[in-house]
Amino acid sequence: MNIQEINGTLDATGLRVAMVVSRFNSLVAEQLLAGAVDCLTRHGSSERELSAVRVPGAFEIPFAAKKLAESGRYDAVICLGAVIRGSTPHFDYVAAESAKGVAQVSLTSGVPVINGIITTNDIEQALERAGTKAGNKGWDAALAAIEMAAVNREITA
Ligand code: INI
Repeated sequence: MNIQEINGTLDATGLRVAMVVSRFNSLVAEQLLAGAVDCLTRHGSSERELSAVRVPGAFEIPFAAKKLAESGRYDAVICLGAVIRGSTPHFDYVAAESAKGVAQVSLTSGVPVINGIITTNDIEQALERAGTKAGNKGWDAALAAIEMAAVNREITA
């Protein structure tokens, strides 16, 4: 094939990234943040260029993500939190609205906004995804942020 292709590089040098982190289920969320920072710095980011904003829960993440994305100060925003099923339908509202909000902010702001909010049936599944058996979803979200920031740069260049 002889087509023109855009493939985002995985070089985070000079990348300005904001992370929005929920305080709810902070045992999990803080591990997602640690994974994201580890990924960003191992791909060339400097901690000077990284910011973390904490919000009460996953429901509040899209608001802060929108403010950050529209500030013009960041190349990507990463949303980190854990929505864990409980005995009431509250889980379903928080999970759906946070995911919808993150997608909407990404599309309207023009800045890649990455969904690193995990939704699980129990705390064990959440911990598995925060640096134990199933890897670290914060790390994965950060890798997606690096790639999407590069794709965005290439497309808009
Ligand atoms: N917030 C979370 O981040 N995770 C949850 O699992 C959760 N549950 O299940 O209740 C949760 N609720 C709080 C919510 O995000 C808001 O902070 C709250 O409703 C105030 O708006």
